[in-house]
Amino acid sequence: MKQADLIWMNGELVAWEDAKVHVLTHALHYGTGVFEGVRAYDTPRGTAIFRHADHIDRLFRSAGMYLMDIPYTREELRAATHETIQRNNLKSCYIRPLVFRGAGPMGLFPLDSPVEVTIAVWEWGAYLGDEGKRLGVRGKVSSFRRISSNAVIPAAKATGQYVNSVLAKIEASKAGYEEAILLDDRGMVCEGSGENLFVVKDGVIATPGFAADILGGINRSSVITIARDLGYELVERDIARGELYLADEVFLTGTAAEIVPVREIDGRAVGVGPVTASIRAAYDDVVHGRDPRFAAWLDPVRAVATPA
Ligand code: PPE
Repeated sequence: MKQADLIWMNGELVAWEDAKVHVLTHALHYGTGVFEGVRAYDTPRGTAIFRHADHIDRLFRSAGMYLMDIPYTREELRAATHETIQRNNLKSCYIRPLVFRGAGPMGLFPLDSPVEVTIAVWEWGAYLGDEGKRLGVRGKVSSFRRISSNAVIPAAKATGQYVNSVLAKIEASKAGYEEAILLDDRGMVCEGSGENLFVVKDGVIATPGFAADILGGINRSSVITIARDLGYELVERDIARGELYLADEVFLTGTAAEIVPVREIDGRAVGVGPVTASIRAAYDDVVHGRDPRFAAWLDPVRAVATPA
């Protein structure tokens, strides 16, 4: 992660060091925030944000599920993101929009606390490590189950919900693995701590559906489209833990991670194979603007007036 110069905070760009909050920020105590992870890529037509409108839509849906009114329009947040990327002079970057309950009355009832919005951008390399990206990561099935929709709202990308991912990540990391694989409340395979999961067996690709309390990943949906476009059969269905050990290939998808093969699960080797490789090559072409058929998924960063 490489620090940038400016962060957009409630309508203005401030120096990275000055993007601060009060210690009584509601979200700091109770996790009452929602966020997005987005990436912008260097393309032949300049810097372009991958599936930007879909990420902004999910941000508004996440906020809505927690009854937070975002005090900006979708178009305002889109323009603010363009400006933030430009003013930081970044050709490619990770983008982190955050909507959170700010300092106001303490106590669990959040609806009287102000809603604040920030957009940070920074250069972020291989999320699960360069070696993992090239050769595959080692995954461990977590003893922590994925949050269930009877407790919180797994479909919302809410800050407080991420303590679940954090606990799984610490456990996997201390055991010497790069990533945790969480099972859902029923014991079916759900997802990684910050990625959706796909299994390949006998040429057929499977990924857990929404009943498994997954986060509806935007890369998950991109990969479903790309895999079918390549002619693969892809099904959304429950996946049993044991299927991980029998799989020909397993891979993870997410904005930060992109597409990462899994080469070992719970000490059992998994093949890093041709299906993952072909989907990854097609995905790389799409995000880098080399496949004109998917140009509608790219939001080119437009020129904005810089203050004199
Ligand atoms: N599941 C979880 C729990 C998750 O956090 C992510 C993204 C995904 C699935 C994949 O979603 P999508 O990016 O829309 O394909 N995780 C974000 C946060 C990573 C972080 O460490 O922070 C991300 O990849 O931006």
